Amino acid sequence: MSLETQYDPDNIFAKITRGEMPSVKILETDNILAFMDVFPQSKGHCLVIHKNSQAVNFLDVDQEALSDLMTATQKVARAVNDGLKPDGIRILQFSGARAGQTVFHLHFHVLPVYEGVVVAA
Ligand code: DGP
Repeated sequence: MSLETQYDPDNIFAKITRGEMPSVKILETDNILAFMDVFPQSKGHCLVIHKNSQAVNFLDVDQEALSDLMTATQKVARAVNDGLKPDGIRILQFSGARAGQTVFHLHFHVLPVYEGVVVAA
């Protein structure tokens, strides 16, 4: 098993971006979409993706898309913090199946952490 490098335009997040699959959106711009994780590990667990980048993972994203993504991820994390008042927030990104990546369209997890609630990641 090695790092996936081939972008599949029919991956689930690409379908969400195109509106072919439903999602609970929390932020959308021309380039960015943030939506709730369908298998949340904690209250407020959400994902941030670039709509126009075909980056599979953190290693092959270009600087401009990465900048958009990080700015949006911070915005989402601040909103989650303001709205849900977690005790901490993990920003996670898994590159490669061996690292735990299951959807091969670059995404950042915004994972709120609450005292007494165990999260796997
Ligand atoms: P990762 O392991 O980093 O590739 O995380 C992929 C995440 O995507 C995982 O937490 C579950 C979530 N996910 C998978 N399929 C869907 C879907 O169809 N809709 C939404 N909203 N989230 C999904």
